[in-house]
Parts: sequence; structure tokens; C-alpha cells
Amino acid sequence: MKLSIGETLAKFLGARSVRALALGLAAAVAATTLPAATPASAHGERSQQAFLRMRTLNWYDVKWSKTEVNVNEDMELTGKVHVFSGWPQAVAKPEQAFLNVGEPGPVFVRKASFVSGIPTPRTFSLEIGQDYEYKIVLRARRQGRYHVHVQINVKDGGPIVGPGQWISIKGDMANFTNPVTLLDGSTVDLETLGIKWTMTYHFLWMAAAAFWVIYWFMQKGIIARGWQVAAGKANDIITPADKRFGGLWLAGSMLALLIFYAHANNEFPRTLPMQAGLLTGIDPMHEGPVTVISNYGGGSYKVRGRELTIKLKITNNGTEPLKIGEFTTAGLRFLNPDVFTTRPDFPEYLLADRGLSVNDPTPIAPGETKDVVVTVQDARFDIERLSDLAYDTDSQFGGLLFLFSPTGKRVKLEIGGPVIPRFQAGASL
Ligand SMILES: [Cu+2]
Repeated sequence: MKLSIGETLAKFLGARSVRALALGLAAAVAATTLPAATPASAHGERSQQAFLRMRTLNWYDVKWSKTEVNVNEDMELTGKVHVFSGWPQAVAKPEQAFLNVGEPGPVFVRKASFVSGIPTPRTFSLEIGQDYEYKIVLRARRQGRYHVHVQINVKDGGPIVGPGQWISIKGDMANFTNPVTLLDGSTVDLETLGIKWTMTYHFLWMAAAAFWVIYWFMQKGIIARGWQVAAGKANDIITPADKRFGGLWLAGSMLALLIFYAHANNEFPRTLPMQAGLLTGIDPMHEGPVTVISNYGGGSYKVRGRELTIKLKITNNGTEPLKIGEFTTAGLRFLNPDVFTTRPDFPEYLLADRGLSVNDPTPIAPGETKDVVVTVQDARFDIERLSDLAYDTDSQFGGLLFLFSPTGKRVKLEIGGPVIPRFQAGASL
């Protein structure tokens, strides 16, 4: 009897798990073929834990210089990032970080990237509690519509993804070129440089490896020989002919390596190793003296109402009255419509333009200390799966609160702390 792959799997795993697998596959196919209405799922940005997205890197002032570009055209992704003081213990500290872009494959190539104005084609260190300004120059490569995120990869902590924007690339990838001027003044196209030789080299070694494996397979097989050797019968199984073949093969490989090396060295006499060092001492942003202090006085999260309530004691030691205008966390922005009368340019799925309210709308006067209750309430909190903080072991939130003066000055406060999850609809703070 011949079995199909499905039937074989069913026999192996039991019918129920195969059905579950099939359902999962169907869901995965549906997820990847759904139109743009479900933006973020493709990158899995929502699948990262709420605490990780809220309490590691707080992204703000993120801007995409264009949302429509042609193949070969440049765009800039700029913004600022705050390294949260209460960086979770479960995540490795950003002592080795890399500024990157989250996109589905190389649809853009990164032409340059900067942190605090310093070129960062390599790994750098970030300091906890500090803010950094970044810029990434991207060149459009493949036509289509893609969700493009800023992203920082943290060694042992994984990629931490910022907000994403849909970018349309028009044109044809066949026309893409990636010219680079070398230190000797000549120009090469990185898109095609050395491709033929790279392919040839790889296929030659792959063919050699295949021949090596097949040869030993014909000599009673690799595993069977391995067993024999392990059983102490090496002298019976390894013949003088085998030894001769092995020796010749080793000599041939070494010779090929030398020839290839000499050839490459001759063709490219001046090369620099990859810039893979660690860049430490990047200056964080200089933000001036701290004039506003906040103390966290507890909070709660209503799971059903998607409502985060935060109690704060804020002291304004500045010279201007201040109004609370925005709370941002995990790339999401919750705005106070009292302060933001016009809608800022930001991806709709992350912008809750009426998502923030304050119990007392009067500004905090200079010299005043005021107790306020800030309410963050929007379905996006749940859609972006930040509600999961209710199920975390320590249920701590984190983010940035922005206060604004009448002259448009902005003050940034890092806030965060444990919240008590409430599961009943009517529960209050
Ligand atoms: Cu995305």
C-alpha cells in the first residue's frame, strides 16, 4: 500500500495533530495572503512580549521621508530612541547593538546609517536611560508595497522593532544598481560585483563535497564505517587505498585553496577586513537640565476596557505651564486632543489621536506639584497586544510621557511601574 505524505504523517503523529497542523498551515496561508488591512502580522512585531516592547527601547519622532519611491531612489528613516531605565532583567542589555531596518528581505538596501551623527555600519553600545538620534539612508531595490520598520538588534536580546510604515516602490528591480566608489577612486556596482566568481567558487566546492560524500557512500557507507571505527575495527575497515584517496584529496583541497587565494589576491590586491568591531562611547543626545520630575503613584489596567490608568505626581520646576499631550510606548502614540488639535503624520494603525485624557485639564504651572490621573484608552492597545502586560509575571508598563508648553516646548518624562490588572468591566482604580 502506498501512502501519501499526509497519510504517513497522520500515522506518525496521530490524526488530531495533523488536523491541527493543517489548520495552522491554512491560517498561515490566510495571514500571508490577506490584504494590507492587517499590516503588522507579517513581521511578527506583535508577537514580541508586551513588556519587551514597552520597557526596552522607546521610539519617538520616527519619520519616513517618503512613502512612495522609485527603484534606485533614496529615502531616509530618522528618529530618536530612548533606552528605558527599567530595562527588563530577562533581556540582555544593549551593550552590543546594531541599527537596522525591519523589512521583508532586501527590498531596500541600506546605504548608510548614523547614531548621534556617527556612521554605524557596525555594532555599537547604548547606555541605559539615555536617548539617541538615528538616521538610516535606504535605496529602493525591489518594486512592491512593504512595511518598513526601524529596528535595533541587541546581542542576546534579539531584534527590537520600532513602528512601521507602508512604503510603495515603483519601477523594476532589473534596473537596480548599487554603485559604490572605492578608496582607489574606481566605481563598482555592488549588486553584480563578483557574483559570477562567487557562484562558481561555491558550486565547485559543493560539487567536491558531493563527490566526497558519494565516494565514501560507495565504500560501505559513512555511518557503517563510523560504527566499525567506534568498535575498534579501524584497521579492518580502513584500507591502504582509502588512505591514499584521503591523502590525495587533502593535498588537492589545499592546492585548490592556495590557487584560489592567490588568484583573488592578485585580482584584488588591496582589501580591508569587514568593519566588525564594537563602537563604544557614542554620545547620547544632550537634552539640557531636567526641569520636570514625576513620581509614579500606581496604576491599573482594565483588560475589558483596554484602559491603562496611571497616577502621577508631577513637579514643574520650569518657567512655563505644561500640559500632558502624549504617551508613547512600543511605537504606539496616544494623543490628548486638547493639546494635539491637528493630526500628526504617523501610521494610522499606531496613532490613537484621542487615546489620552487627563483628569484635570488645567496646565501644571511653574513651581507647582500636581497629582494627576492619566488615562490611556484605545483599541490599538489591545490590537498591538500590549494588553498582555496583564498576564506578565510582573505586569509592569513603561513608556514616555510628553508635556507641552504654550510656546510649543516639549518635555519628555520616562514613566513606568507595576499596574494591577482588572478583569471586571466596572472595576475602578
Ligand atoms: Cu511590519
